[in-house]
Amino acid sequence: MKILNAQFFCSIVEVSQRKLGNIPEIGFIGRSNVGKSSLINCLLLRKIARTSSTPGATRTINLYLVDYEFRAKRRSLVFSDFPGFGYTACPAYVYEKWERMVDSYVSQNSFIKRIVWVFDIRRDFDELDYVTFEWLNSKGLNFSLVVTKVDKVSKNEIKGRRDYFLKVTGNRPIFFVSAKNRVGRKELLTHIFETVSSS
Ligand SMILES: Nc1nc2c(ncn2[C@@H]2O[C@H](COP(=O)(O)OP(=O)(O)OP(=O)(O)O)[C@@H](O)[C@H]2O)c(=O)[nH]1
Ligand SMILES: [Mg+2]
Repeated sequence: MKILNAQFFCSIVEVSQRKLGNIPEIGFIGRSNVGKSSLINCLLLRKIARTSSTPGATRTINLYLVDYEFRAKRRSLVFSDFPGFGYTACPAYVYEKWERMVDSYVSQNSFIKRIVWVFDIRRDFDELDYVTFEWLNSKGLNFSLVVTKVDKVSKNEIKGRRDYFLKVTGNRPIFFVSAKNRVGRKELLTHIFETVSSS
C-alpha cells in the first residue's frame, strides 16, 4: 500500500467543473475546524491541503488527484476536501450557500464512492450534525466516520468516545485517527482503498 503521487488538482464550486472523468472520488465533510484538510495531508503524507486554526479555511471544493498502489495494482482516485459547515461566525446565508453547493455537487456526482465524515473527538453530536446525518441518509450516500484529534484525549477516554459515536450513528465503519501523530492512518487508508477498488 503506497501513495505514489498526490497533487492539488483544482478548486471548484459545481460538478460541471470536475474535469476528472470517471476517477472514483472520496469526499471529506464535517464541521469547520474538525481537521478535514489536516486529515487529507496526513493520509497523503504531504502538506498540500491548506489548514488553519481559524474556522472556515476551506471555502471551495478542493480536489486532489492521488495515484496509489494497493494489492499490487496501480490506480487513481480523487479526494475532495469540502468546506466545513457550521462555524460560529458563519451567518445563516453562508450555511445555506454551503448546503446548496454541497448538496448539488454530491447529487450530480456519481463518482463519489464514499463520504468520510470527520469529527473532532472532543465534540458531541449537535442539531446540525443530526441534520447532516439525515441528509446523508436521504442521499443514499455510503459514509464512514472518522474521529480525529485522538491525541487530544487520553487512551481511556477513546473507548468511551467510540461507544458514544457508535450509539449516535448506528453501526457505521468508524476510525479513530490523529493527523498529528498519524495514529490510525493505515487502517483508514486501507478502508478507503478497499472502497474504491471494489466499486
Ligand atoms: N492536535 C491535533 N490538532 C489537529 C489535528 N487535526 C487538525 N488539527 C488542528 O485543527 C485545526 C483545524 O484543522 P484543519 O485541517 O484546517 O480543519 P478543517 O476541518 O479543514 O477546517 P475548515 O477548512 O475550516 O473546514 C488546525 O489548527 C490543525 O492543526 C489532530 O489530529 N491533532
Ligand atoms: Mg479545511
